Amino acid sequence: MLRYLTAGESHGKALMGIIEGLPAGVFIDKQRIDHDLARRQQGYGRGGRMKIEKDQIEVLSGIRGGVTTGSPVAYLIMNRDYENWQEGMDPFQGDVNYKRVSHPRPGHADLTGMLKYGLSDVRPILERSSARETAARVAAGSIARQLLNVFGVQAASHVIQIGQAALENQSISFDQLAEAELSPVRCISKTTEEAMIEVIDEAKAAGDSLGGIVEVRVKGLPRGLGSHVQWDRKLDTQLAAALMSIQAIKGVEIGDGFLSATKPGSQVHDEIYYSEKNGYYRMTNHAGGIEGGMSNGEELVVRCAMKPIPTLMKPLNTVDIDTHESYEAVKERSDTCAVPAAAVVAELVTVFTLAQAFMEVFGKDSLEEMRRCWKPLR
Ligand code: EPS
Repeated sequence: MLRYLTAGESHGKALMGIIEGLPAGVFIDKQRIDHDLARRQQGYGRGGRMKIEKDQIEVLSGIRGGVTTGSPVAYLIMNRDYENWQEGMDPFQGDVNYKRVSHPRPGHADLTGMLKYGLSDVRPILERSSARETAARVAAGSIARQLLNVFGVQAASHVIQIGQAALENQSISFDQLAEAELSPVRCISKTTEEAMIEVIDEAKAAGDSLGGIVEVRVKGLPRGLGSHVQWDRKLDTQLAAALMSIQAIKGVEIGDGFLSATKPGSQVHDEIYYSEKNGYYRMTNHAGGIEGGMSNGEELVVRCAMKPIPTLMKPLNTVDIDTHESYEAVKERSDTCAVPAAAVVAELVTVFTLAQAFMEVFGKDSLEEMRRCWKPLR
């Protein structure tokens, strides 16, 4: 079983992860992981913190000479900002009242987390629930990507909407997504990119924040990942759960998703064809690459809706946790919009989930053995 855990606080010493269940013999290029970490840090609308951090992975175990050994891969991503927070975040010497937060933000884990864990300070909750944690998930996905690449699986992501600014033509080929890498909002259309930048500027000027919609595409996925036989083995179950676990994600849609509820079956289902060269194939892909909880060999298309970040420079009303009097929510340094970063996170979270499903069907203890047994369904 391939799995991972993360640990770390936003302003703690480091983020970290442990990945278990990777086969031995996979070449891992550190630069490719650092590249994915850098992709996540980009994006118009981010706040001051991104000028401080320059995320890089430090692998502690499970890789020797650039190759996985089959042992757990443990890694760190240092928080440069820790230097400025050590007084409060040092696990043993830190002042626990340092930057205490008593005005929980609506829309954040702050209030319920504090009550649930019996704390009298919101700080420990916001430190762990912070989307800074996604750096550790991107690293895990980036390592898993290097396994899937061996079998020809490729993933990409882009932003299709920020606030009211949306990409008009959404029939985009996988190869076009490379253009998103050059855009400050990860949008493949220059016109929409300008509109997105404008709405972010407006939100920033108003002390507000913005969400949006991101899309992940995966090509080269073999048929038969996941299974129809049990609810928790369905690939769409696993993807939806993993993607919904990303901070601020409120909706996940596969293929035509909610749109398919508005159309008759004849316009929703993808007719089946066969060619000697390619085996079974489809002319359309409304299903987004999954039928009956299994990958069907078509491109995987997944979209996620991200809510606006809860930290507002023009704060909403809340209640002081000491006096229960009305107050403005805490206003910490924050981003206006992190949708472009969320696209990269969704891409790598998707990749890790697919690698899990891939290992379930094709997994062996070594890559060599996997290659020997590799026989995708046609
Ligand atoms: C975040 C708040 C901001 C973001 C942070 C997520 O951090 P800070 O409170 O230090 O200004 O910059 O995102 C990251 C640090 C990151 O690497 O993505 C939050 O509260 O979720």
